[in-house]
Amino acid sequence: MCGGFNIKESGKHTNGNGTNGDTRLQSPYLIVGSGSIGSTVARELLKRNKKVVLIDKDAGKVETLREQEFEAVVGDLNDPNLLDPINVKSVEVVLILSSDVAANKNAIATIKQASDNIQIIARAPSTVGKGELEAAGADSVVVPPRIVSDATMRILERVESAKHASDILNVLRSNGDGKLAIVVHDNPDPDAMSGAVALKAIAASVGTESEILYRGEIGHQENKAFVNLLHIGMDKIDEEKARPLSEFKKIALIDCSIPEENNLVPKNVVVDIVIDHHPVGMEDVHAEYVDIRPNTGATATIMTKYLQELDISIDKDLATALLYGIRTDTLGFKRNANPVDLTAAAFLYPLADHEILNRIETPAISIETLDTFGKSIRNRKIRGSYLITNVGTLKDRDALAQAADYLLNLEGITTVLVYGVGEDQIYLSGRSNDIRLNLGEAMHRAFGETGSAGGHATTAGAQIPLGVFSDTKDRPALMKIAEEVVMKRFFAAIGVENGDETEGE
Ligand SMILES: [Mn+2]
Repeated sequence: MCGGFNIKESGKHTNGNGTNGDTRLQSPYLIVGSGSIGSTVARELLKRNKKVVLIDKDAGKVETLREQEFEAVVGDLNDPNLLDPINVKSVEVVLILSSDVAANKNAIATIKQASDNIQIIARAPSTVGKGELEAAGADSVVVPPRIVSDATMRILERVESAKHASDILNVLRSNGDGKLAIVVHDNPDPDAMSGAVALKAIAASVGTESEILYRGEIGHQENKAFVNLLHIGMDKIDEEKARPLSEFKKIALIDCSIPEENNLVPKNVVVDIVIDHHPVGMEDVHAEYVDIRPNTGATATIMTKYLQELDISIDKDLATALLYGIRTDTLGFKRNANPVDLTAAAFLYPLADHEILNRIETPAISIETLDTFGKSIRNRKIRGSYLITNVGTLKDRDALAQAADYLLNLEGITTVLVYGVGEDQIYLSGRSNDIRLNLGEAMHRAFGETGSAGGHATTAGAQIPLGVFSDTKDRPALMKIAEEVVMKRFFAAIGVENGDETEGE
């Protein structure tokens, strides 16, 4: 399109070359019922090179505005001829800013009458007036007390954030030459691990040496890739490698809050620092320094705020780790995410290594995992919307859950059970998106008595000891037994007849 006139310009403005004899004021912005808010907004618009005209019923005020180089005219909000001095076609937005709801409503009616093409922003003295003004036709309503309280809350948060930061530094400084143990929850996830690395960096900033300790396993290929690619240094504590916590002067709990609850700190030990985001009864938490923010989606978010507040430089690995921690703990900002998680992520985003993030999320698949997938696909048995499959002799337990996740994508399938036979147990992993089924409970009913089973409504697992059968050298017979046990018990537990297959071999 040539010429450069879009509809808005040709329609709304009497494009520039004079006014065709029209002496009325032209301005895209109009502020009606100015007052102190109005003149402040007008000043901001002028700073942005926007033309603005103010209308006020007080002639003296209009005079003062003119002296301050504003364009202003006298006009009453209740007057149906309010817009007479204005070329309405030039107006794009009107801000109606008096504190009188009735007068603001009258002004809205006058503007609506003149044009339905003007955006109207009106002021309400309280949230009560907000609905009235919206009903009268305002496109947006501003409520100054709300705005002031929001701004005050933000200031309060900043003040508290600064206080937190200086408090934690004091606790860390009081460690002196002693070492700090940073303990994450068992089977740590990226949120816990990245939060721990952040605390390590904060401790290092005041010369405090620290070590990250954990118990359990780092499950999932993604988490293993996370630890390797981001060089996360942690010490695993177990029966084979016990370490007395007495070698540390202070202990911090990250992403957990109570000794012995899902962490390696014994019950009788008093910890010094607790930073977590899981809701907990505060009377159960005992530490010199406690920062628990249940409204936050991730501990990594809290730690990012500390690093920001303390102005500690965040290297690429740490930024990437924290960003991944926030993303995974909020399920990609879909679960429990709060604006503070988004601002922390936005802060980390430019500092993070996105290529590494991609590699963490799509870790290389081992041959064993690929084989497991292959077998799970080949051996599938489908009954209605249920898919049950076995992977034969089990080598990689993580692959079971991955196969189950993958097979749940199959058209028409709502529940998947994948199992494999280990040394002396049958391992099962289940996934379901059938809202009528609580898979964790079903698995418990089916396998809880002879083995261990449990989980959530959509994700569950179980182990069944093979007992005397584990000695058998006849693998095909063992597989047959495993299949019978799994199918029979599972279908009985969910009340489905172990009937004909609709597909499979
Ligand atoms: Mn967490």
